[in-house]
Amino acid sequence: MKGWMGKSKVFFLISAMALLMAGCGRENLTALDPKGYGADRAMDLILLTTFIMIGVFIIVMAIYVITLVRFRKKKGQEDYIPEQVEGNHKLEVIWTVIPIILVLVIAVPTVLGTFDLADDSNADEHVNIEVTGNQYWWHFNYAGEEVVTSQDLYIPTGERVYLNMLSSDVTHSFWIPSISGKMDVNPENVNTMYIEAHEEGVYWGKCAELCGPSHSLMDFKVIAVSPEEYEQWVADMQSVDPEEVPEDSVAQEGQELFEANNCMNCHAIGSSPAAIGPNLTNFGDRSTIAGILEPTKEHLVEWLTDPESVKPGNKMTDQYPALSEDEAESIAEYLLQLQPSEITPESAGN
Ligand code: HEC
Ligand SMILES: [Cu+2]
Repeated sequence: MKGWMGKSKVFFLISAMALLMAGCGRENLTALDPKGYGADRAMDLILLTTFIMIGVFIIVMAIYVITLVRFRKKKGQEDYIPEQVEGNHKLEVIWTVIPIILVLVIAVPTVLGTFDLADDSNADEHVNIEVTGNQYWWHFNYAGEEVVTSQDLYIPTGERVYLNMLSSDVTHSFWIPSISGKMDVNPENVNTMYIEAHEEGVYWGKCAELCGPSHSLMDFKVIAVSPEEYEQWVADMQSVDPEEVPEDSVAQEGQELFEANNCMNCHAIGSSPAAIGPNLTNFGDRSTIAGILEPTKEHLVEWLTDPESVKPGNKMTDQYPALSEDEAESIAEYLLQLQPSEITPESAGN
C-alpha cells in the first residue's frame, strides 16, 4: 500500500509539473519555435541530441527486453547456471567506441556553431547597438546614429545586428529565446553577440541571470521591422525635439511637473547618453511600462505613484517627491504623447 501511495504521489507531481510547464510557453518566448538565426542553430542541436538520445534509449531498451525474455529461468532448468563471462574484449571496445562516436557527432556541430555565433569579424558592416543592462531595465544606444532608447529594441529583419553589451551594476544575461541564445552582460567587459530575425514581429526578451529582487520582471522586447521601416524609425527618432511643448494643457502641465520633480535627473528625452533611468524619447510607443505593465494610463499612474509595488527594489522608488494622483495623471498624459514614430510594436504585429 505504501509503495503504491509513493508512486501515485510521484505520478501526481510529474503530471502537475507537466501541466505547469505547458503553461510556460508563450508565443514568441520560446526556443522551440525559432524565428532567428541563433535560435535556428540551437534548435538544430536540440533536435540532433534529442534524436540521438531517443535512438540510444530505443536500442538499450530493446536489448534489455530481449535479454529479459530470452534468458528467463525456464521450467525444468532451475539448476542451470549459464556460462560465467569475465571480461569480453570485443564488447568492451564496442561500448567504448560507440559513445565516443556519438559524443563527436554532437560536439562537432556544437563547436562549429559556437564559433559561428561568436564571429564578429564583419561587425563594422552591420548595425551596431550598445546594450547596457541595469537593475531592472535595458538601455539601447544605436552607435553612430544618435538614437537612444530603452526596453523596446528595434532591429531590421534579415540582417545581422551586433550587440555590444555591458552592465552598469551586476551581471545580467540577455536572452531572446525565439531569436538567439543567451549572452552574459557583465560590468567589467564588453561581450558581443549578433542577432538576426527572419520575420517581422515582437519577440520577448528576458534577463536570464538572477540579478536582484525584480530580476524576473526585467523583461524587454525586440521589435523586428523591415529594413525600410527600420530606416524610417531611426529617422523619426533623430527628428525628435526634446524641448517641444505639447499642445493640450494637461500634457503641458505634465511636462512642467516632469521638469520640476527631478525626473530629468535620470530620464532623458532625445539622444542624450545620460542613462540613470530609461530613455523616454519614444515612451508613448512602448509595448509595456517598465518592461511588464500594459501601456495604459492607469498603469502609468500606478507606476509613478508607487513603483515599489510594481517592481520591488527598483532604482526609481523614493528618488523624487511623492506625486499626487492628479500630478501623476498629468505626467502620464505628457509621457504617453511621446510617440515620434508610426513604426511601433503594434505595427510590427504580434
Ligand atoms: C533616481 C533616478 C530616477 C528618478 C529621479 C526618476 N526615475 Fe523614473 N525610472 C528610473 C529607473 C531606474 C527606472 C527603471 C525601473 C525599472 O524598470 O526597474 C525608471 C522607470 C521609469 C519609467 C518606465 C520607463 C519605461 O521605459 O518603461 C517611467 C515612465 C518613469 N520612470 C518616469 C519617471 C517620472 C515621471 C519621474 C519623475 C516624477 C521619474 N521617473 C523619476 C529612475 C528614476
Ligand atoms: Cu538582470
